Amino acid sequence: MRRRLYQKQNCHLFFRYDCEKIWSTFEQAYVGQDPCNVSMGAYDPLIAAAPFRPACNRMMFWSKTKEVVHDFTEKRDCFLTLEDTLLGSVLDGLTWCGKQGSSETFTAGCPGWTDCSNNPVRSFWNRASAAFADVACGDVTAMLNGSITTPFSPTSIFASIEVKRFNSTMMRSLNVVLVTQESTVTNCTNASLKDLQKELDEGIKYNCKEVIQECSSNPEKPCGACW
Ligand code: AVW
Repeated sequence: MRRRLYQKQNCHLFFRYDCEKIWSTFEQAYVGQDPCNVSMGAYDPLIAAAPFRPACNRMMFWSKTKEVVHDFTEKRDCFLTLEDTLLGSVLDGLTWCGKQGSSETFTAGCPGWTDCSNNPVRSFWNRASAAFADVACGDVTAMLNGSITTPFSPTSIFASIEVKRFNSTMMRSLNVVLVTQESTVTNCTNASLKDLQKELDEGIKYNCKEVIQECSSNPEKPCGACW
């Protein structure tokens, strides 16, 4: 039902995609599987069926800033997050899993994010993040949280998957926007950000700017006006 509704409402936006094929490749990743044993690789056919296109100079990564980053990108067209892509926008906020011996998709009673690491939802976001980072090109932006002590957390998807896949043959720079949400706890000299710089390929330039949330989500400001 949800699928039909989605197709009706959104397929025209993605006219180059074959929605029936994408849906069946999506299902194949988890239907009939133990919901704690779905690997990232299970989504390879899905990513191949709905590949991410590089959007050079517009790609926005984030960590611990989910609300503020989407508040910001929603109001302007200048940046593209994973959640603005076909797969990201459809699956954001959803829970799904299968069951061994069943051909159904369940949306309740599925393992939570940390219940087991190879759950269908987490593996999807890991795989999709990897694919999104694989096409990162030009000047890339990352919105990190300046109200926590470790804005570049080793266990985050951004640190453990995305940064590791940034490729200097395609990417010119990584521009960190450190957003202060409630109170300023860290600045660009933060130790975890030094780790981030070390992780980057030599050919990728690194910049960091501190901004306050009010500025980053202000719809009046044009692209880049805040930093
Ligand atoms: P995040 P990431 N329980 O803000 O760098 C439930 O840490 O990891 O940023 N849900 C969770 C949990 C948890 N313990 N941990 C993470 N999540 C989910 C894709 C939750 O939905 C984009 F391209 C949370 O809002 C970004 O550059 C989300 O994962 C990058 O990966 C993000 O956790 C953000 O991942």
